[in-house]
Amino acid sequence: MSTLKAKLANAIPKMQDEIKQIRAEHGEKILGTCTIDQAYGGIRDVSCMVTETSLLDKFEGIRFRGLSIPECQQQLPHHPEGEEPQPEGIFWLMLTGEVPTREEVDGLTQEWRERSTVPAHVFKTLDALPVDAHPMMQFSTAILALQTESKFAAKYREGMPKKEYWSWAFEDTMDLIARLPQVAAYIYRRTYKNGEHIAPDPTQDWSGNLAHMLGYDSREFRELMRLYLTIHCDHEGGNVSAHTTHLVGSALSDPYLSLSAGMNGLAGPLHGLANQEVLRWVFEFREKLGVDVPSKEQLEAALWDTLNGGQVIPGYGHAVLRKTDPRYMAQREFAQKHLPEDPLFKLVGMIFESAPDILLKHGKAKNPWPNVDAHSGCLLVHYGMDEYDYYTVLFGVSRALGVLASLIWDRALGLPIERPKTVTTEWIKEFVKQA
Ligand code: CMX
Repeated sequence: MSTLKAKLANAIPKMQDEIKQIRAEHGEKILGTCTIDQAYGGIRDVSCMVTETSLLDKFEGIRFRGLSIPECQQQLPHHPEGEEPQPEGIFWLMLTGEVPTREEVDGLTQEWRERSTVPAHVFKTLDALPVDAHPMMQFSTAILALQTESKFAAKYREGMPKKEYWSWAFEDTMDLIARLPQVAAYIYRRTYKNGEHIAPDPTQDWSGNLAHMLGYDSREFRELMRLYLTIHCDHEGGNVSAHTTHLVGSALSDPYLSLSAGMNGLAGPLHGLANQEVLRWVFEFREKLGVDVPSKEQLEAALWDTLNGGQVIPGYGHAVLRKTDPRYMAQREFAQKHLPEDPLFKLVGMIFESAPDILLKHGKAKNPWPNVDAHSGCLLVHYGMDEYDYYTVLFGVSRALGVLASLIWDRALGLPIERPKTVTTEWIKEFVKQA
């Protein structure tokens, strides 16, 4: 058994006992209530689910097992060639609650390398799709095609007992994460680089190998990937990609089926696709004006045009956050360090100066501040990756770490099939008459 799995095998019974005790002593206490407004309004702020891997505070931002993004950047092992944390480390942290050692991270890199072979039929499935199919549809399809490899599904058919669920969810998760870089890179190269694929480099870590197979071999791009794949991994359990993965998994659908479903949610423009929309918005507007960096007046006019046209300003606002997303700030710091003179970075900075005031004047968005998606594209463009339709796939590779770590815990804790109660408007009309 791998060190990580052994650690989990040790941690799970303790957590099961703790939860058993909490439920026995406090099971009747009210955690959250739901008003009629909340029932119609996307169930905001109703505490009704448990997710172990991370917790979001509306003012402070995300904490992974208690660690903020700056703390993760400081405490998680860095790759020897740079300063950014390796995503292997945050996966370990999310699963075990412990910061791994350098050796533990290297062990995980090695284990993912050994599990990384993608079956040929997955590439054939991708090749059967039109080359201009959206990369997120390709990504979700490839994850589904990988499902033939599910050990969880095979063991379920053989009649595995409940206590083994987490163990096979773990095996599927490890295989799946190991294979995602090659799948993601294959989609990129077939869609944008005439199908000229690049073989994996077995000397690289998980992020470095993805950078290499995408065709970006600079040290700085590898560092960007390490940061990017770390900070996009998880945002507690209620966001669309995490909640969908959890919900589908609750039917004991295996990790492949669950992740593919989660990725379909990530592909929505109000969620992960916003990173593509930000760049599309910026490119279209620059092209219209014929300038690289517009004046403040031109920018503000474009922001108002978007709002007056009934569209959202992509990359701004959030369902939970009420301040600038620390994931935005981490990327801004990366840009200040590596590309301070980049014209697109300057434009992203100008939007940061103007958009919040305009959104406040517009008076609708509860949070006028930028989220993670407002910044990621400009970093990728700087290194030459300007195919913005692809960006959400990179978000998805990272998001897999968090949602699958949670899925393992879901099975370890025996969480049941999810089935909230719904009511009709007729029912509500009767209810308010009597209330
Ligand atoms: N631009 C214009 N209008 C906005 C807005 C924005 N960036 N953000 C919110 N609003 C509007 C909403 O559309 C809503 O309008 P209606 O009353 O007409 O329906 C109103 O303000 C209130 O919305 P809210 O309560 O502030 O925001 P929600 O919790 O409903 O939605 C989010 C959150 C992220 C979907 C929304 O802010 C948005 O659409 N932002 C732009 C898309 C985006 O960047 N998404 C990425 C989020 C991060 C991620 O998941 O990756």
